[in-house]
Order: sequence, then C-alpha cells, then structure tokens
Amino acid sequence: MAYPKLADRKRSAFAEDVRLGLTRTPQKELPSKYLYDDLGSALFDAITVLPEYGVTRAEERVLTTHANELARLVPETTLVAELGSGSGRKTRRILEALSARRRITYCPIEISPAALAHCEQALGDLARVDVAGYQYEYLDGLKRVVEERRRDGERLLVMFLGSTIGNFRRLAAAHFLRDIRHLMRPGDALILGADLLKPEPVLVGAYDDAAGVTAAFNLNLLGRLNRELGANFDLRQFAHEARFDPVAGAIEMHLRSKRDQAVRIEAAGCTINFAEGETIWTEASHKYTLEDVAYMGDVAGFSWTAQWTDAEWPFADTLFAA
Ligand code: AVJ
Repeated sequence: MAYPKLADRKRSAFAEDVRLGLTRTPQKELPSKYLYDDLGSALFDAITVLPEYGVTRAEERVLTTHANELARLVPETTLVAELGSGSGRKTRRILEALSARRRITYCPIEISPAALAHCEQALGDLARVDVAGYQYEYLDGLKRVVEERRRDGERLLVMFLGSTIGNFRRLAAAHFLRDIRHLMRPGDALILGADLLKPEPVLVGAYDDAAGVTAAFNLNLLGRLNRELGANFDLRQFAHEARFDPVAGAIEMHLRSKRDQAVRIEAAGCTINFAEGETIWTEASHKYTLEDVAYMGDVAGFSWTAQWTDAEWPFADTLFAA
C-alpha cells in the first residue's frame, strides 16, 4: 500500500485525537489546538478586540511601552522565532526596535495557513526584517528554524506571547518550556507572555462575552469536525460554557449537550453518545502569579532577566535567558 499523503496523515492524526478525546470517561475532551482552523483563527482575532477580553490589549501596551528596553537587553540578536504568531500585531513594535540598527530574520511559526499568510503580509513591509513563515506545530517549527536558519554564533530570540502557555497544564507547561530551552543555546532569549490571576467574574466574562464571539469560537470546533471529519454535530444542540477552576487556577471552556443525542464522526469511525448536560472540555487557560511565571521558567532551565506588567489588566511579559 502506498504511504498516505501528508494531508491524509494529518487528517488521520486529527481523527485519532478526536476519537480518543470523545471516548474518554468521565470527561470527554478535545485538544484545544484544533480550535484554530482558518475560521477559528479569524474568530480568535475578533475575541482580541472584545471589551471583556483584555489579554491582547494588555500585552500590546506592555510590548509597546518596553520594546526599546527589551531590544537593549537582547543585543546582537538577529534571528527571531515566534510560536503561534496569530496576526502579528503585537510583534511589530518588537521587530522595529530589534531591527533599528541591523537586519534581522523573523520566523513566525503557525499552524493556521491563513493566519500565517496574514502575519507574513502584515509584517512584510518592515525595512530591515526578512520574514520567513513556518507552517508547523511549535516544536517542529522551532527545530526547523534553528536547523535551516541559524548561522554560526547567531543569537536567537524566541517569542511565546499572548498567554498561549496557559493552554498547557502546569506541569506540561514547564516541560514544554524545557523542550524549547533544549533547542536554544546560551546567549539566546525567550520572551513569555502570561495572563495573571484576577477576580473570577472578570475572568469568566473574558471567556463568555455578551456578544457570543467566544461561544462561536468554541462551537466552531464542532463545525470543524463536521467539515473535516464528516461528523454530524448539530451546533445548536450544544451550549458554550466558561468556568473557573480555582484549584487549577484556570478558566475552562466546555461545550454542553442540550439533550441526549448521538453523533456520528465518520472519519474517526465512531458514534458518540451524549447525555443531556454532559460536556466536552475544549480548552484550559491557566492564570498565573508573577512567582508562578518565574518558577516555571526556572524549572525549565531559563534565567529570569526582566519582567514587565500592565496596570490596567494584570498581564506579564517576562524575558528569560537560555
Ligand atoms: C490564544 C490561548 C491565549 O486562552 O486566552 C480566548 C484563547 N480562548 N478566548 C486564551 C482563547 C477563549 C486564548 N489563547
């Protein structure tokens, strides 16, 4: 039998993840990375401008205010890799500051082709910045950037912004940072964005906005299963839910079944039964204290260099040295 094409292999990995997640007991779950197809990425872009979701604007303020200082703290860095670039808006000021005196190469690593293209286009006009996008998952992409781009002795800055780290459980987050660290060399730097703990009603509002954009973002995951895996979810029979787990220190998004129902997922070769009120857990967004962030970096083998926060919406960007 011929070896399946890359697109088919990717689809079967997706189907397998879905089958494993939806047959889990007692809690059904789906990996949050699948929220970001082209429509999901567009809906997330809309989330970033919602009045209730302060995360992205807070980080934009932090990075805009401190871009020059950041650039001074990572002298001679000419290779920049960003994990999950999204539309690239927050990154612009940093690239401007870093390229003020020298040419740099910027490699956004992003799984959504549309988001990657958008980012390459949005940042392609900077005078001394060469943009080279990588449509890969984070670690695969970073590995390739290092192998293909890094010249002898060149210094690398890895950016992991927006509190995407929050999607990992705490232990997995430290392991992930350690894997990143292992692809880096002494003299390299990491800038990590982390959303900080804040009162529960503010957090719940940020993940359950009045206009229903986050609900659409969450429900789109079922739409994606319909489109790509031949599933027959009726999106109207599921409701978006955001709840805060004080033990994990995380907001969880769920999709709650409005009634008893069975759903066929053709490409995953399974039929899943849902009881009324049962949920699929689709995402966790962990929230941190400043100490949590420092500790996480430390456990992963980084040294804390500097940290900047936003006063309006508690959020921190931390610079670590490899
Ligand atoms: C892109 C993962 C940082 O967790 O805040 C926003 C995704 N989910 N609203 C987050 C998200 C619901 C976001 N991250």
